[in-house]
Amino acid sequence: MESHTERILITGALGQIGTELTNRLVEIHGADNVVASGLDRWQKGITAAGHYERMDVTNTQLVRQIVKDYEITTVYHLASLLSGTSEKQPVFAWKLNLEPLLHFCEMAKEGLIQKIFWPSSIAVFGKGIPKEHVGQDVVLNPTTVYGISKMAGEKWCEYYFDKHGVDVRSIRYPGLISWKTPAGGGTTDYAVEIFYEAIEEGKYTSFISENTGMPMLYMDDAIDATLQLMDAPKENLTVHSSYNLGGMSFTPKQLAEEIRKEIPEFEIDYKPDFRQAIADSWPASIDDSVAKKDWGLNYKFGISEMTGDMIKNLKAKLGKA
Ligand code: AKB
Repeated sequence: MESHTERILITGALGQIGTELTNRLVEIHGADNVVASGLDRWQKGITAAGHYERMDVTNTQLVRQIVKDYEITTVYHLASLLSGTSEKQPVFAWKLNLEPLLHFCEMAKEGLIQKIFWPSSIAVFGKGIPKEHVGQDVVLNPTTVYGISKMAGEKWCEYYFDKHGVDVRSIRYPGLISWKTPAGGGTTDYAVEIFYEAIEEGKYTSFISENTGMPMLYMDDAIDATLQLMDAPKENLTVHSSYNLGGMSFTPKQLAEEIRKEIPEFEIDYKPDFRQAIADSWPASIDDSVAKKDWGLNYKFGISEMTGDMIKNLKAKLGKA
């Protein structure tokens, strides 16, 4: 590796966030300073990063060796099981969503790494909390496996910061919408699937009911926010569990109306499945004023800009332009 102040390891680098975050980190730091990792075998073009390691994040020995071999300074630890999949594999979800985070925090405590990014989620809030403009400091009451694991992870981040000064930073991502890499296993995934089906079939059956509002964020804004938080001076940060991030809020019905502006023949119907109960336990909108104040969070995409960009890029990707 070239000598450079930051050497980055990304876990879950082939996932929905990982693919795009890796591209941006390569643009900023150079391919040679970025190590992507995932469960897939290496193949040409698998990642923009200069290095790829096939790595199971629960294999602590291997992870530690890779951190040492590449002299990693910063870890973006994205590997996680999302809300829908976690309900089907609770024990594994706990193991995957928690243990590697703890291991990275331990390595930071030992001085092996300097900085960690770890994603939390709007899933931490749960039942009995007001639906709208949910604030940074409300009592968390998650009722899903995923939400419980994210809440515990947040507490561990705070603990390692308070007790050992570990620089671990986190965002409570809302549903993420993107066209480059599909989402997998989440409750908010309907807001990605709907675009594929609108372009390919002209219709979509939503597994979330028409008037269920959830907070969502376009991937470009999610990547910008992540990098902004990681670049923020440590002394400006007042939240060491995880920062609220609201993005935009809409229901499946409102999104369908927006898509119809571009694809007038688009039809939608609704067959809620087990993920409806998960969505019902989540907030519809989030107050992210603390992130705005502490590190300058801002957004470029609202629902119409996002819809236009998704349709344009997906049409080109799917050969329907
Ligand atoms: C999911 O739906 O599980 C995720 C999330 C909101 O964390 N997209």
